[in-house]
Amino acid sequence: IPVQDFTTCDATQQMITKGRLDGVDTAFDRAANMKACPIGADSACCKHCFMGPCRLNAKDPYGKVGVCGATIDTIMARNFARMVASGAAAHTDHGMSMLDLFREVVNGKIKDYSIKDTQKLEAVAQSIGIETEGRSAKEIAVELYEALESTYTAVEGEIPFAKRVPPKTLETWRKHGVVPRGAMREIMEIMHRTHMGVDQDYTNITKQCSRTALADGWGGSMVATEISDILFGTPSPVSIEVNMGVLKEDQVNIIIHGHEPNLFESMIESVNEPTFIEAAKAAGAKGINLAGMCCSGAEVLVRHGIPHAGNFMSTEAVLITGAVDIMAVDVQCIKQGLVKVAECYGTPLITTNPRCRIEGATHIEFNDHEPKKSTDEIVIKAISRFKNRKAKVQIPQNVNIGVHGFSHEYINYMLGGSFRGSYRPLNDNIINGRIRGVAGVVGCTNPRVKQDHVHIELVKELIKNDVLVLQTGCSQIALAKAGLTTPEAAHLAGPGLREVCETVGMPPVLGLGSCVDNSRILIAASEMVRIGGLGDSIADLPVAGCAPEYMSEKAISIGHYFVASGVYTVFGVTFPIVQGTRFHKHLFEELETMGFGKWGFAIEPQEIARLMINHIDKKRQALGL
Ligand code: BF8
Ligand code: SF4
Repeated sequence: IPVQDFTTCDATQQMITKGRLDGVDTAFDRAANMKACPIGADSACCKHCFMGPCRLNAKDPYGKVGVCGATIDTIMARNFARMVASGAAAHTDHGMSMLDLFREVVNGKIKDYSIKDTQKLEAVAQSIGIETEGRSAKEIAVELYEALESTYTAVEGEIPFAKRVPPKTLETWRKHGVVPRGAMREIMEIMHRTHMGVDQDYTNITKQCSRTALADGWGGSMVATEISDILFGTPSPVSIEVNMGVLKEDQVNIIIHGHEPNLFESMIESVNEPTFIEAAKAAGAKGINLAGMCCSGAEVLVRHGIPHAGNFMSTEAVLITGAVDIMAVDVQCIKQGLVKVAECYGTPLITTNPRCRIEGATHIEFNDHEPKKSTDEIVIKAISRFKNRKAKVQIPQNVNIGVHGFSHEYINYMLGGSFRGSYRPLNDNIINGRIRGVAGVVGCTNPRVKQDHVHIELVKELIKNDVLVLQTGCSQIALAKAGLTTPEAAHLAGPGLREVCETVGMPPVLGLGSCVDNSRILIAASEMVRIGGLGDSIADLPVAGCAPEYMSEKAISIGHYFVASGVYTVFGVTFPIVQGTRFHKHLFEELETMGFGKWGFAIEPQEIARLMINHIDKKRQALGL
């Protein structure tokens, strides 16, 4: 298979080619050699008990049931629910780590981190009804910690950030009994209900999917975003460099890949230690070069402008350069295949989180109480690898520039100015039709489709049709590599959107951060409702979401919390469902009639864009615009 069919990313193409010459294969090759299991792809199998596993026939979905009598709808809904549970668990556990860190900082038990953004601290506290007037940051932080803990532990009632949900949307949730309690409770209940012989009504299972997914979006993910902003700073636009050309042949290259920002923040401190810079020079390097990948990279890209070497499908490719002197990872989206590639090029692969060890990798545990201990050790190892580099180094010279870091707070400021920060101008421009609507294009890359291609072509089509695009995760890296996250990209937008972008000086494609930062999109949507003129609930807004190249269960959880919040959400690649079944109809049609959003599916970028734009137009029409 020609490399051009694997990816549109030129640097990744070059490295797959080099890898082939070096005898190294990647997930692209493995995907080509392993057909996706057709039964699993349709979610037509169940292994929830050992009277089975049972396999139904997707071509004749109602012709057969499992040994226990489970129908295709029960089986698919249970499988879907477990994907939501796993994805929600990943985001909420990440949020919990941030909250653990926050507690220790607030209690004075950790000195290496501190509250960086007190303005954000106050804003978050106020948003859930905590008094801030005349109180110290410490007092507010203690109360905020206690309140946010219930995002995880509340056995009854509603999670704290339910207070941020537009009233009409919240009313819909209450009517259907899907307002989340603590994430631990929701995830436990979903695992219980999907055990053999419990919940066997796909509509009732879907309710628990919604409740659990909402405990992710408005719970764990939102806590992760807000606490990270409080501790590490709220993003505002920075000019950034992306692509593999950010590696430097004559420097010690360190890559951080994974998700939780605390490891990376500590690494920034470590690489700036004068003694290490001296040591690197003594080893013959010009300096130490730090770059991120995947969501770890996105976190520090938007906060500090640290360069980003590539998204999910480029993590093996980057090692093939031979230029990576160490790759340190924490949790999520870390391919086990990295071990072998790293070994081939003599790059140490370091795991740092007790949750994620990988056979064949070296474990240097990261501890928030002494963060520099492990990041310092990682830097020392990197310098020594540089000194003893044996692999031939070949770095693709691709570097692209973008402007990222559009937090909800900054969008507010950018549109309204410092004294009257507001989404009013955004709503006005949607009402007057310069902006047709807003789309969230997010998520992974996946070797089952050409890397970056669907993201780029979809976003081009959306902005051409005056749809403003918000981005997170690996998707924004695809667009940054394509040069679309610069203000100059406004010339690719339709006349209305172009005018708005040129007036404000913003790109038509706004990079917001990592995947937990999809919560920023929820806040932006709530703000659009609050400002008025675009309906009473999120479901009324002319907005749509998409993860065109998704691969993870986390993406399923995100997709479902957007749907439950009222957003039409289209996924690409494949959808784990049998078409024409009742469960399919429930997700793709009925949820909308209940006041939620709904799911959509298409593979080709033009088709996805058509679905999203049609939906936006339908909502505009309903609003009389
Ligand atoms: O959470 S976009 S490949 S890196 S799952 Fe993973 Fe997907 Fe990238 Fe971040 Ni999100
Ligand atoms: Fe088969 Fe039912 Fe057991 Fe699933 S729960 S494996 S459908 S018998």
